[in-house]
Amino acid sequence: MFKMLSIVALALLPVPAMASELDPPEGPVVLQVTGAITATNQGGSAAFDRHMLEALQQRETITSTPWYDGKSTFSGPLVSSLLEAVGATGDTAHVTAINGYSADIPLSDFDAAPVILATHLDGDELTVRSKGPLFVIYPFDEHPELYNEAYFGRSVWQVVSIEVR
Ligand SMILES: Nc1nc2c(c(=O)[nH]1)N[C@H]1C(S)=C(S)[C@@H](COP(=O)(O)O)O[C@H]1N2
Ligand SMILES: [Mo]
Repeated sequence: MFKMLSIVALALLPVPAMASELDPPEGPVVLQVTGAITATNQGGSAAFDRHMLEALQQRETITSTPWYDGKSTFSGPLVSSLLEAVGATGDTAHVTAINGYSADIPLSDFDAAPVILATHLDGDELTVRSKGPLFVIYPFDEHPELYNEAYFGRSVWQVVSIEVR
């Protein structure tokens, strides 16, 4: 009985280094994730530098887009991998760009298709000039049903923050 009680007591102890904690960023922060997340590293938010984004599951897609001629090769972390890393619990990603533009993306989009938070275009790092540093890219050629205005509007470029709601 006493043994059982101590097991219960142990289970109730706060564990300081939970697996849900994120390492702090070491380089310049390129993305802030806030809102309904369980893993944080700066107050209530999760700050990512490029290295942390590279540590997430990467994906590449070769696709036509409304923004470039012909086919482009985009690569970067899967948005689903990012949301998993921050322990997202909501149902919408409110994605905001440098210029204040924002779009609400249902989290179900990221299960339906491998949506990429692109860091590279045709092998080159995306810069603010080339719609970077981060560009939400749907794999349009792999999922032609996504090639329409609704998804173009969710294709936020120059992404700086994501609030999970
Ligand atoms: N950063 C940023 N991303 C954005 C937008 C924007 O204004 N700023 N417009 C969105 C909308 S509503 C659409 S339809 C497409 C439009 O791309 P276009 O302006 O090149 O036609 O980009 C989307 N991504
Ligand atoms: Mo749009």
